[in-house]
Amino acid sequence: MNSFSLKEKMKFSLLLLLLSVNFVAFNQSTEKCASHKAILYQETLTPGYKELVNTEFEIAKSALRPKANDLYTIPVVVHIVYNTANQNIADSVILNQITVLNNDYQRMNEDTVNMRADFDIVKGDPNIQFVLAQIDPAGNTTTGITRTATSSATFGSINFLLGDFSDLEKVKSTADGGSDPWDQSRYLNIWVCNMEVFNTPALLGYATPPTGLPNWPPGSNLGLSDGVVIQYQAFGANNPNTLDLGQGALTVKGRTLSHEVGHYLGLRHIWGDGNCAEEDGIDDTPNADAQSNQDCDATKNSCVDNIYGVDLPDMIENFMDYSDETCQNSFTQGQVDLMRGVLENQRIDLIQNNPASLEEMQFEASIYPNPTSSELKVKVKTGDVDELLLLDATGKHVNSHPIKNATTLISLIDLEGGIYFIHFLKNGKRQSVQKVMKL
Ligand SMILES: [Ca+2]
Ligand SMILES: [Ca+2]
Ligand SMILES: [Ca+2]
Repeated sequence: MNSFSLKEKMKFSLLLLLLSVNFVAFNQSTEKCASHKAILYQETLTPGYKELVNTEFEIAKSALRPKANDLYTIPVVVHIVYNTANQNIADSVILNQITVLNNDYQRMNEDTVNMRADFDIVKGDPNIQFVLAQIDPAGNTTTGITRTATSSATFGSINFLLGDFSDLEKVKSTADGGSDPWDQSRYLNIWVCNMEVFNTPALLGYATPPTGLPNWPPGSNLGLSDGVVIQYQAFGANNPNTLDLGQGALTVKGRTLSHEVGHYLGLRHIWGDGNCAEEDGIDDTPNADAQSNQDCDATKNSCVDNIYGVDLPDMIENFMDYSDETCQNSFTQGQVDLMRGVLENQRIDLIQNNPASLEEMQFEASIYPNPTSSELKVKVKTGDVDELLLLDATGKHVNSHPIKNATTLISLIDLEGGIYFIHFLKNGKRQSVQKVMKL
């Protein structure tokens, strides 16, 4: 929650205006999400990009599958690119962020009860699950997390403030001090880094909407590398770093990523990046004449709309608004249909026959308790698996356990805390991999 009242903020801004016009100009340029700016940037690189995005909306909407509501699983790789120890955020923050994302995308977030009843007629459950990748592009076991030390103090720059993303994009390139993406058709790549300009975050995040449609000229360079980038203090709900855009600490609940993944799966800002004449292309989201101002103002009904016969108020509860993270808690069914349509079409490689994620075992097995500080019990039918291997987070072999009984005990007592993997083998061939956590 912003600790300044609006009146105080205005006073504060006026004071800054007197002190330095330039500073105010840069201060005001902090963007909660720069995805619309990214579309404009791509339009300058490749004229026609905006139209492409619009076309994708139409294709995604028309290609919807009627209500087969299977749980879709997206493998994720998180690239931590850090210049200071604070930026090298802990595994526990990353795991927390993935949990937030899963709750928000399966409507399991506890604060759905705060959604006003007005929106009961439009609320939706995406039923999408995100897992840290278990297998990397080379076929090796992975935590789904990469860590890269960089000499770049920040990827933010004056160029970005002027609308040029090329400095930010360096985070996606090992040669430029960042971390190369993993196969972008099979992994959702998320980069977490510093994007400050003059010690204030220039933006909290940005994402690329889906690409690769038949009407796109072959070989065209879209300019932006596919995935999501998040400012490091805005990642996870248990992040020890303070997020301050120049006007006091903001509450961080991990919703910046929920918002950016919405863009990645084809959603636009709920107010359509414009006044009441511009909307987001989704029929059941109420239009608004502008974005929320990082607050929870529930009094507004800025555009007249007709959604199932109702003129709904502005939906500050929507993840695709710029409202405060504490009041974001919902998607609409129209948004859900679009995201699932994108997953069934433009981004189908994420969910179909994807070897990046082996969490679905072809045999019955259970591991408990997980996480644990002491001992794991692994239950499996002896005919399905004949050996278990324990590997550490770097893929190093820790020990082996031939399967003799239905339950195999694996002691973690002497191991350091962190992520480990259990490989299930039969005749020396890997059948599955499961991630476990030593507390
Ligand atoms: Ca609008
Ligand atoms: Ca709408
Ligand atoms: Ca309205």
